[in-house]
Amino acid sequence: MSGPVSYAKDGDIAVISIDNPPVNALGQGVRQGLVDAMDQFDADDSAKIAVIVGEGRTFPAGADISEFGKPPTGPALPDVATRIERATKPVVASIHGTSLGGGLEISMGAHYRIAQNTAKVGLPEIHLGIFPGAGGMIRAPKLIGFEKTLEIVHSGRHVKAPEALGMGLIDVVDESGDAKAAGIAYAKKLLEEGAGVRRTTDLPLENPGKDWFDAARAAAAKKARGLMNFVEAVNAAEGALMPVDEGMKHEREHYMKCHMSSQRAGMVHAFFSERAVAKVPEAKVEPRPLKQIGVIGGGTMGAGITAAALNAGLSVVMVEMNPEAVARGEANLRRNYASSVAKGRMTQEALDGLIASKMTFSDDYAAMSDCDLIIEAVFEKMEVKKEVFGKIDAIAKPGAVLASNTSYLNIDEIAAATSRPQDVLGLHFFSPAHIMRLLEVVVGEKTLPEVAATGFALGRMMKKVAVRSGVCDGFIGNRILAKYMTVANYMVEDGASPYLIDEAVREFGYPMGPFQMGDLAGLDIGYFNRQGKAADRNPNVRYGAGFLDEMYHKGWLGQKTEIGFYDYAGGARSGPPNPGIMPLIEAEREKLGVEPREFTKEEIMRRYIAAMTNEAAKVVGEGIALRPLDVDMTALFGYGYPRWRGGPMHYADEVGLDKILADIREFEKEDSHFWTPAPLLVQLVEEGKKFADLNNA
Ligand code: 3H9
Repeated sequence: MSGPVSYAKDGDIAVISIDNPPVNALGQGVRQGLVDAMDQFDADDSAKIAVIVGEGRTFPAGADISEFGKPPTGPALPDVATRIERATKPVVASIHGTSLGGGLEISMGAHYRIAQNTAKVGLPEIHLGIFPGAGGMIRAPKLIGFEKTLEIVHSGRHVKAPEALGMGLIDVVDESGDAKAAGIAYAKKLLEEGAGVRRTTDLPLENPGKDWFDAARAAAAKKARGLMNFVEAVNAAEGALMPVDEGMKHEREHYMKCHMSSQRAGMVHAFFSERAVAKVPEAKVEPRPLKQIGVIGGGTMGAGITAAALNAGLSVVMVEMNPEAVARGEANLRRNYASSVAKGRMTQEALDGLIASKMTFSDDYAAMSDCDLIIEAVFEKMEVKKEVFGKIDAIAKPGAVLASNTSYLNIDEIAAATSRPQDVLGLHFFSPAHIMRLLEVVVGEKTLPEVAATGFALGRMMKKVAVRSGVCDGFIGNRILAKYMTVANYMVEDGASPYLIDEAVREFGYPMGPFQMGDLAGLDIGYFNRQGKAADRNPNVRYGAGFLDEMYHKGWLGQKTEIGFYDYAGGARSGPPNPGIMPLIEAEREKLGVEPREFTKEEIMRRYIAAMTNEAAKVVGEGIALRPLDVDMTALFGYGYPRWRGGPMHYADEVGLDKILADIREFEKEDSHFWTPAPLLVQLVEEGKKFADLNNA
């Protein structure tokens, strides 16, 4: 047998090995190979038992996701699992690494399962917009019951082998570290014991009743956040109570609904893009070593970056202006660990030990003179940043990487305040920096590749999704955000209520709408930003923020003042609309002479998406983002964009770039300053291409 599956013999044991690096995904060749191997095993009178094992680092980690969305090629994975189960002689699956999704499903098709104690098993399909569709919803309940099945399916978590043993998902745990030898030894033992074929689907299963399934469906719908696969998984699980062929057919019907959905396409795009985003030109360059970093500023951002660095195993020198500010910085840092300590995930002693061994607090820049990387998180003003960088330049050792956490200022201008612009880059963290996954690595005109590579290395150490950005106002994320926030403001002035806009955006899948987000961030931030740019404002460009300025003057700054667009009396995190908002907006419309008009949620989203897509296309067209997928990952990991829609560029492809361009051209008639079509968007429409074509280029 050639191909990724081989059939060999060890005495009377057939050893079926899967060799399809890197993760032995169950692509067409592997599926066909497994069916052929089972046929050979059944026909091989000298083979009494078979062992299926993965070569290399793992047992199959699932179906080959890259085949999704392409024309199906047989044999289908559910049929492969069933073929294994229907073998006429016993079959053992010997698991190591990560046996996930279809990988676990074929092992449940086998009659016996042994796993290395370091192995992890799981059914993570929920994260791909589907659920286990190769008999997993039929076989898992027979092994571990419905309750546990739905728990691991809905969480998608990786279950460590010892726990899987306790559940009954596997039969034996082995510690030898050699899955093939352990599988063969277990097979020998089974033969000696006279163990026979033991088909999972033949096992008895108790029916928990219709009410139980209805309650499970209701609970799943609550967790789903717009995804259909949560409830469909429960529907499919009912198939476990049917005769096996009928049950498998039932699972397939529900599975295909998810598999063919745009939700699955969005989630799979996110899966591959999350990995592709790290493939930047600098990835081939050796980063500079990182052991100790300096953080300037102990506010929310500085303390968050410090916690992220400590969690990554780095030592940190935190510098603040004076002893009082240093003490506040330490308190902020400790606060970041408070809930971990309260929940028992970390002991107070461990926290104290971490701080004692890895932290230095100082009000003197010289304390950072030995740091490999220094990042500042001080006030967002160019003069302040330049002064700070001048001071860093004076003390940093040669070769240290100098980073700014600015969220929109020009990195090249900041770099010019030092004698070593080649060592400067932007590292834009998102608040809270120890929790939010996004990190924009902003590469300046003079930044050396190895300096950018060090930024990515830091991101990897911190388990961030690091996205490469060029220099522009707001980089990738905030630059695009500014546009869709502006269009939301324009719609408010023109007649839409901020509450309807928030509702429409939530229904699209965001956890919160733009005005809720403004309340959370604090409306003073936008106000200061507008003030900072007031001198350069083009009087021909519509302002659109008069009502926001009014709110600022009233002290309605959002959650921090317990009132903004919503009322947060008593420090609540959410609340009813502030009754003063609509009169304030109406007064503003009157002042502007605007005759308010009706907006539907559909029109709101058309404008919101058009603004987002247009700016994103400019960001890609100008080379600020390397590819559309970099924009998608920025939106997903930093801005709450719903993962199941894949990201703004993926979604735009799905809607149709021609449709979005037509919308932009329609809106352009009202306001040609704001709605100038992005050249890249026009070009793609003319060429009949999609953003996805640029990802694959
Ligand atoms: C399924 O099984 C459906 C069935 O129920 C029903 C069917 C009818 N396919 O993550 P890494 C690639 S759905 C194709 O960097 P790690 C990955 O893109 C599947 N490719 O490594 C990367 O490529 P590149 C259910 C895959 O060590 C390379 O392998 N299973 C697949 O950090 C290394 O990956 C899952 O959802 C795949 N299934 O983590 C598991 N998996 O080098 C998905 C990986 O070109 N996989 N690749 O960038 C994972 O969670 C992680 O990859 C794993 C390893 C934990 C296995």
